[in-house]
Amino acid sequence: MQEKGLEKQEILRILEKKLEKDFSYSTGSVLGSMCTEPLDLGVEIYMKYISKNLGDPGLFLGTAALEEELVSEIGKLFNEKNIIGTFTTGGSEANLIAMRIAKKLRPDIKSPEVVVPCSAHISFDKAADLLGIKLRKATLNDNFELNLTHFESLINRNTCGVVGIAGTTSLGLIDPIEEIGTLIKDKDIFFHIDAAFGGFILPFLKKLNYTIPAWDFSVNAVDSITADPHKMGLGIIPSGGFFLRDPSILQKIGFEIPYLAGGNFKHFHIVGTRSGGTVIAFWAILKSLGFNGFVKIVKRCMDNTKYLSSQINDITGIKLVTNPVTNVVGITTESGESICKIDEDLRKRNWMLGKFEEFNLIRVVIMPHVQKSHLQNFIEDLTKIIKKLKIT
Ligand code: 0PR
Repeated sequence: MQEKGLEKQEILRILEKKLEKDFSYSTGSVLGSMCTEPLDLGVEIYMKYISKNLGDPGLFLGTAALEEELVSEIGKLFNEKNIIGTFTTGGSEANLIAMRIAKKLRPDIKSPEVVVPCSAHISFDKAADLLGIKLRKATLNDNFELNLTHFESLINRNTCGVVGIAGTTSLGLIDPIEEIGTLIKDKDIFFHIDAAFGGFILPFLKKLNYTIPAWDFSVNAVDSITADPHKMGLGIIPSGGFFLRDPSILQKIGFEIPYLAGGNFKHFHIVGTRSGGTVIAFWAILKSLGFNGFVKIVKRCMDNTKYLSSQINDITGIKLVTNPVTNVVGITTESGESICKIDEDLRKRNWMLGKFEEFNLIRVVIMPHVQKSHLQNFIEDLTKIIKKLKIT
């Protein structure tokens, strides 16, 4: 650290230079991110309330009450009135909380296992590693949908939890949640839904007359849901969400903190100190956009998704992996040739996509910052690359 502090102007100048290499969402070349620019109003509110700490809710009773109100609002969106929940650092923390609950609710199981689709996000591997849970991964069918028969075969007397995904990381697909629920009927198994990405898309897609299978608390067997404000919720980065049907679980397995300045309380977070500003900002974002505002944003993302899909269909040598169900487009080669070279060449031209080698696909996520003109430029470059690489 230098001895004397710098002037603000000097700090700003240095930062500008140092951060020059960062990509920004607005240029349009970030096509593989599940995050986006937060809504302006959210940023303003966040800055105003940046020092609120929900790690000591007794000191911030207003913020804590606002969080409860927001959870209840989201509960209604996910078809259950009386849920509890909490905002987290992101989907990984929310999934970790869910996995811990699944394990804690079954102390009788000495070697706990959780069954997930093999399309599950890496956060389940992390959680399993941290919690000493064995992860059993069910395969996918040729159409990239979950192989339910294989999923069922992995359920046994050590299974403390199962996971379904509503908006997979690689393709944005929705697992057959009702069917998974039927597989665990009358079994004491915790059922978690990872809707980190889909949570703030699916309720609005339904309004746009897309056929969306039941995926939320409307399915009786579902115990908890991850849904992230910082993905399609246009919330502050980072902010995730964990929502739980049965409030009594917190009393059973919550961590007790007796010494806080604001008084004793119970929580199930991994973190202690926790941003209140991100929660207040998300409350404001929901108030500002309303249901119809979200519908409008999701519609634009889906219109762009359809546009990109039709363009991909017209390029010889590549094809859609599957018809998009949400705003994620998976691209692969027609011949089965590796997608890696295409991804490499796209990167050289500054197109930042997600590459999933295990499925031989590159993923375009049509987030709110992605404009039709960005996609037109992308298609132009992609066409040139396919020709240059002689992909047929
Ligand atoms: N569940 C699902 C279905 C996800 O897709 C993700 C992350 C998570 C959980 C974990 O969420 P957090 O990252 O909030 O902990 N999905 C994105 C992905 O892996 C994360 C991401 C976001 C990656 C922005 C890149 C990026 O630029 O693709």
